[in-house]
Amino acid sequence: MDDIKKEIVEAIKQYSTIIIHRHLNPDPDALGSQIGLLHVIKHSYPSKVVHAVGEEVGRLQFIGRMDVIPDDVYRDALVVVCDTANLSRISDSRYKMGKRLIKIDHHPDQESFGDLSWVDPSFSSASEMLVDLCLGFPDDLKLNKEAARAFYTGIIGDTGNFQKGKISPGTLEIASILRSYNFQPERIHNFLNIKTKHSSHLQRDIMMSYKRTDKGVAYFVMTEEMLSKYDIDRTEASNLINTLSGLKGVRIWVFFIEYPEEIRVRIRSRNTPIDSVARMFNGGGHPFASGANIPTWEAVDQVIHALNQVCP
Ligand SMILES: [Mn+2]
Repeated sequence: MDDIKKEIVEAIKQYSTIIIHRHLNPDPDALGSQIGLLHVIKHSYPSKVVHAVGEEVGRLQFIGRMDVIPDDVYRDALVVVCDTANLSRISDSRYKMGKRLIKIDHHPDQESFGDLSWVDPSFSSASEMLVDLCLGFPDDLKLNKEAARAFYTGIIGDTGNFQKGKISPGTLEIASILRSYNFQPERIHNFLNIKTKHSSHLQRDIMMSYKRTDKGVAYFVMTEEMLSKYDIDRTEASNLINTLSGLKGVRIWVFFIEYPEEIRVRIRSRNTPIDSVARMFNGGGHPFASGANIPTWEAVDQVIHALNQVCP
């Protein structure tokens, strides 16, 4: 494991242009790991050219903004992809135009890619992995306030304020080191916890009309019509998934969200592994947090049936 980290650090040292990607529909960890790494490299090697690319999400712009770059920047570049399990999920398909590709991710390794790949699902987040990398090579990769702020945002995003996901003693040690930089963590908590009026109305509707099976599978269907009625974008709507998390007797909770070409399924679970079901429906992820895709509403019942089956 330490060898791969060393090779990654050597590659970063070697290239003068580095372009950092992450997954589509970015969450705080995707952006936090990407922007944090950008600041670490800029701070440690001021003469290198470093870019972060991908689509932006308005409410997460506080983490950092994306660069718009022409194709030819990729010619001799090192490309690093953070927090992304599969090639098809990478935001900005130009990742393949670089000289060398590195994957750094904490999702189970369903599809390995890259010339160098460091995948370790024991970490809470890709952001935590990158801090671990910096701490292992302090002379080569130096943290600063901007990097610490971004990485901290990623860790609290993927752990839901240290309440869920993989939280090890190491996660908390890393959080503590990050907090020693002077970046006002309370402002980040505020940014991430703020809810719009629209989303609180939708949340009320979810609580009033979700369905539940005898096995403890709670689910809610979000149609296009509903999203436009509440004037809410899909990312914000899908982030309400944990509205269903704290209900007594609910083991697994699911959102079905209508997209133009498909229906995306978000699945969360308290302690019943559900990633096998996600894989049955063209998806994957973590044992207790996965995503899937179904072609039509008819498949909703099949997903619910499969989830009932994995309940004890
Ligand atoms: Mn992540």
